[in-house]
Parts: sequence; C-alpha cells; structure tokens
Amino acid sequence: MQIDILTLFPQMFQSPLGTGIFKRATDRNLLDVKVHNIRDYTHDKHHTVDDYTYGGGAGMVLKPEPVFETVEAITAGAPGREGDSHVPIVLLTPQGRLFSQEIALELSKHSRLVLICGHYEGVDERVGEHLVTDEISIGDYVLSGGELASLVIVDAVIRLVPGVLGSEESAVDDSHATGLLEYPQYTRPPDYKGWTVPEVLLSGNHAQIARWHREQSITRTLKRRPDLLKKAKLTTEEKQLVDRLRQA
Ligand code: JD8
Repeated sequence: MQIDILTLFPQMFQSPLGTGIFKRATDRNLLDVKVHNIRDYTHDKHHTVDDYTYGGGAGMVLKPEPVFETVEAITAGAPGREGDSHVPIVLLTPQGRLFSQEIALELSKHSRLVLICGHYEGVDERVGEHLVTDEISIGDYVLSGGELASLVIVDAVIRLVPGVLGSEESAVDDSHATGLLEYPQYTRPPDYKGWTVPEVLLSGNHAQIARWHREQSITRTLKRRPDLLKKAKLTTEEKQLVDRLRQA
C-alpha cells in the first residue's frame, strides 16, 4: 500500500513512522509512506501557504494552489486511479465523517491513499469541493491540525493489510472488529500485593477459559460501552445473558 501524506509539518511523522508497526510494515514492503511538504509546492519567494479568510474571521487558511499542486504531482501518471477504482483523497477535518473500524477496513482495500493535513484555521473550501473524495474526522475534540489524525488513520488501516500483523496477533479478534470490548488480561505473578489472578485462568481448562473470556467481554461491554452491543454478533444464549444482566 502506498500512502501519500500532505502536510506543512513533515517532522511530525518521522519518529512515529520509523517505529513499531509502521516500520515493520515498511521493512516488509507492505507499506510505503511518503510525506510531502506542501510548502515545497509554492512558487513565490516566501513560499506562502496560508492567507487571510475572505469575509474576515480569525486566523489564516491554507491556500488552495499548493494543495492542488502537491496532489497533482504525486498522482501524475496515474491521475486519481488505481486499476479500476479511484485513489481516495482524504481530507482530515472536524467536519468529516466520524472515523471507525468500518472506514479503516474500507480504506485498507485500496492500494493507494492520499491524506491531506491542514493546520491553522483549516483549508480553503475549494480543496474539499473539487480535489478531495472523502472528509474524515477522528473524533469530537479539537486538534491543532490533521497530522495526528492522519497517523491514527494510517495505524488503523495498515493493521488490516494482510501480512502486516504477525501470525500471533490477528486483526479479526480485535475489539471493535468483534464489536465487543476486550476481556481483562493478566500475566505473572499470580499474586501481586494480594491481588490475585482469577482462578479460572490458572486452571488450564481451555474451554472454560474461552467461555470466561467471552462472558467478560460481554459484561464489560454492557457496563462500559452499551452502545457497542447493538452491532455485536452474539449467540442466542449470549443475548439472553445480556437481557438477564440488563434486568439485574
Ligand atoms: C484538521 C486545522 C484546527 C480546525 C479551529 C483550531 C480531524 N478530530 C479532529 N479534531 N480536529 C481535527 C482537525 C483540526 C484541524 C485541522 C483536523 C486543520 N485544524 C482548526 C477548525 C477550527 N481549529 C480533527 N481529523
């Protein structure tokens, strides 16, 4: 997968992209992230990327020309296409559709992705109207720019690219992939300051442990994120368990 990120702050990507899952995916040739400095696509002496907003209002917005020119430069030769589908050109913005595991899965099916990170007060509206194919927000809180949001998206997306995770880990069991929160996990020692690991986990009874895991996931989801249960896939008995717990 090739991911092009447009930003005014390329330094923000160096350390994250050189670490952990990003590095592993890159080393395995499953991922190629190219970070492009929008400022390199200006033509004036001062490399101007932002300007005052028409109609007034606080602060500066990113000018359209350097953003359009960066995208044109990186998609030249294959303008906006990858085989028979389009290359998603995603703008990170508080006004976008709320990012989710479903959107991560959808994006992971493309061989290319372009992510545009604004800063300041945002980006000239014509970028959203005439360049971008998708606007995404990672959540209802205020960030200073799209950079961290784009890293969140790259992380969630590349986990779903076949071969990126080791055989030990698997994306299908992840919380939010199953629609349930994860069960509590423990490691040694079995007794720490008198706080003991649940007996069942020490029993070696794998069927019983699997049942306990499932039950913990369900009860925990009910308690902490009942909204998630609407989408979770539960058996008939598990639904009855949820109903009983809701009564109690
Ligand atoms: C892009 C500029 C900051 C936005 C004034 C300060 C995403 N979930 C999210 N929260 N915030 C963003 C986000 C914020 C951004 C930009 C994304 C570009 N800002 C501006 C308008 C109001 N602030 C985001 N994805």
